[in-house]
Amino acid sequence: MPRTVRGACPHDCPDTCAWLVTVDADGRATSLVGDPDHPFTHGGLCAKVNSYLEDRVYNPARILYPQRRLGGELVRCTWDEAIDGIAGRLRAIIDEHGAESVLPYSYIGTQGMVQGMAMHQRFFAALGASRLERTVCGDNGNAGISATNGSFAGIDPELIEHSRLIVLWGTNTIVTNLHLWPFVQRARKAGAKLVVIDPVRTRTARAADLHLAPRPGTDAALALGLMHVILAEGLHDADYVERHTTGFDALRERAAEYPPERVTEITGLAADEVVSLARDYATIRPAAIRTLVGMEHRRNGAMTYRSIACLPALTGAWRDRGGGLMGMTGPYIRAATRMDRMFLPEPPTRAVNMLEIGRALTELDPPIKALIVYSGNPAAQAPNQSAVLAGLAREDLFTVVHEHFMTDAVLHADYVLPATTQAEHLDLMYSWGHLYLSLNRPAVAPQGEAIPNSELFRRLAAALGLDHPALRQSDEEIVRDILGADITYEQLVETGWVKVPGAERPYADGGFPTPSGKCELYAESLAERGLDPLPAFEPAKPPNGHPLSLVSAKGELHFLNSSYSGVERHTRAAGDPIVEISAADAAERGIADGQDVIVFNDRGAVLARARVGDAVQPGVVAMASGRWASRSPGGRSVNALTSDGVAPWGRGGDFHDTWVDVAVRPFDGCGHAVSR
Ligand SMILES: Nc1nc2c(c(=O)[nH]1)N[C@H]1C(S)=C(S)[C@@H](COP(=O)(O)OP(=O)(O)OC[C@H]3O[C@@H](n4cnc5c(=O)[nH]c(N)nc54)[C@H](O)[C@@H]3O)O[C@H]1N2
Ligand SMILES: Nc1nc2c(c(=O)[nH]1)N[C@H]1C(S)=C(S)[C@@H](COP(=O)(O)OP(=O)(O)OC[C@H]3O[C@@H](n4cnc5c(=O)[nH]c(N)nc54)[C@H](O)[C@@H]3O)O[C@H]1N2
Ligand SMILES: [Mo]
Repeated sequence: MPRTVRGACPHDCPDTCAWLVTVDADGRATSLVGDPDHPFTHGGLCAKVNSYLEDRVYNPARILYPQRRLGGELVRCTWDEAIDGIAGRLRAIIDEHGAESVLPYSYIGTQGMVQGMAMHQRFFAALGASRLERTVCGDNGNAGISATNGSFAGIDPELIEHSRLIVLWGTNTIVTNLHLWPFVQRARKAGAKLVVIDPVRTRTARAADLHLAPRPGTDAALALGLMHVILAEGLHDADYVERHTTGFDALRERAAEYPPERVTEITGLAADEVVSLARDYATIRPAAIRTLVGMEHRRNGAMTYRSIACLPALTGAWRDRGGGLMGMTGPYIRAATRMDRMFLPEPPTRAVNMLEIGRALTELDPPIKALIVYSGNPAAQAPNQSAVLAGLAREDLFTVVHEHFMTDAVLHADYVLPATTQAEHLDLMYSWGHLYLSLNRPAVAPQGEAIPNSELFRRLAAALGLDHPALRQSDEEIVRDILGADITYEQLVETGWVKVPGAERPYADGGFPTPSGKCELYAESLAERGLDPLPAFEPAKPPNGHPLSLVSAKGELHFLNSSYSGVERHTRAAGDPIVEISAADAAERGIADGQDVIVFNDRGAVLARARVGDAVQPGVVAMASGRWASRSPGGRSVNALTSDGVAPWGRGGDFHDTWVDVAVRPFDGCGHAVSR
């Protein structure tokens, strides 16, 4: 008898789709489809995950057995040999160099609280390893929004259906947040106007009623320009401002510095575009601003989000159902669970920011001697790729990689270990894009000798003699522990998912969780940290001798970060790497549409095909991120070009603050050799 098992997509994506797996009498999964009853995802999956069984679970290219490197070659070994070998090497390294010479590298390869969050944290905390600052996604933006509102919790994204003005500000919904799109479309059917603000003319921008393309990194100036017009024309909600905000007079002075003519100079938008957006934003109700991470990967990222977050308080948009700001929903999931129980206290060991992994592996003193990679692909997704690859290639670096596939991170690994997929392990799924908490039950037995992340770290902890009860908890015990009395394991087994409470109009009557209890237009907390206490436009990092601003955002329907870009079907569907360039910049460089070009700066060079057109304005080029270096022409993908700075406020990356030039191939310029 076939049976159906409830689960949910593991990917680092706002949609966290609920799914149903059908398993036949022999224990083989025969279909995996979206759960039609799920109120947010309605049975749809996406171009990436539609063939999850074929592409991941049963993909013949999957890693199924532990392997270790012997004489330069990876050879199969048993789990006991792998665990003993790894524990032995780690012990020797720790004896000689201390536990801080060990570094984990991971991100959200799986978004489960058990497999993606709990057990690995416990293991590395107990070991006293160097701590990885996992700040690549959300940290700058959420820090900025929190400075204004006290939290980055906004409104339930489903409520966008009730909005009548929707501003998708630096988010590419159709590509990155597909299941929100039907809610947007329903609102439009009911008369809503859709505005997209993005320097790139994305699929989402093309589908909007209005696309505004500011220069990259200038959104805070636009936000201040909108405030200027709203205040000059008396369109603000004086009652809301009076009761629920701080620092209105100071803000008024600041906004006065941003008349439309100045905003035009900074952003490149026309003055009447700024004026008419301000009028629409203040007068069409409910008005929702939707953000994710597009603008945050810049040195000024946090301040940009902080500035934008002032807008709904100024116009009182928070009063309306479907009005306000919607960003990441994580705080509601956190409030409905006991996530803190997942973690052991962090020891005060050395911190290494994941955005600096390339430099950490090549320059840090005392050096990292052991690197354990799981649920993340530093060789593709971290900035400054050539430094990362050079670090991974270090002879004296002991590297362990736990993966589904032979990514570039395994090229020099000492041990390669097979990881289970979502169809094979238990997990409780977090969401940052809606309010549903889901339980993922294993549908099939682990393929080959794959084990979940939790089991890997349980085994390593035991082999290293780390002794804490939390290191012995089973997956089900962890799930039961995270769930409180309000949501039970049994209930989730039955329904698969549950909606957690989230306020419909969280700040309709103020009540901001800031020190003042108000929306902080003026934030004393920022002044205390030596930051500008008012919303501010801070110029992006200036060009470093190269004239074109490179946006390397997601942009690719077939890739989920670098996941799937190693899967044949998806690489083929995505085609050659494309660089979008304006007609003016192309003409200046003698580049024709479809021509092979090289995109380069002092960090590196990548090969791409030029698409000359209206996707970007002069001065900007765009390439989608996600490709593996080894699968890219020239052996490097777009992160070979990107900046590996850490934003001072937010601790996230500045990889969109990248400047490049483009030239026709063959390239015989100033020695930027392509690696192969
Ligand atoms: N298909 C697909 N879906 C995904 C992912 C994927 O890789 N592929 N990744 C998932 C992950 S991890 C995340 S975090 C989310 C991210 O979801 P989004 O935030 O929607 O995605 P991004 O592509 O990072 O950025 C959105 C847009 O911001 C624009 N942008 C860049 N700089 C600026 C700027 O200075 N100002 C403005 N206004 N816009 C700017 C980019 O051009 C881009 O179109 O997507 C998730 N969904
Ligand atoms: N240029 C540029 N760089 C970017 C971005 C960008 O927009 N532009 N986006 C940034 C953002 S927002 C993010 S979130 C990061 C994402 O960066 P990463 O989190 O590194 O994302 P992935 O490349 O998808 O790597 C996840 C890996 O985990 C593996 N994996 C999946 N499930 C499991 C599991 O259960 N166990 C183990 N052990 N492994 C598993 C997958 O096979 C995959 O190789 O990239 C960032 N880098
Ligand atoms: Mo992300």
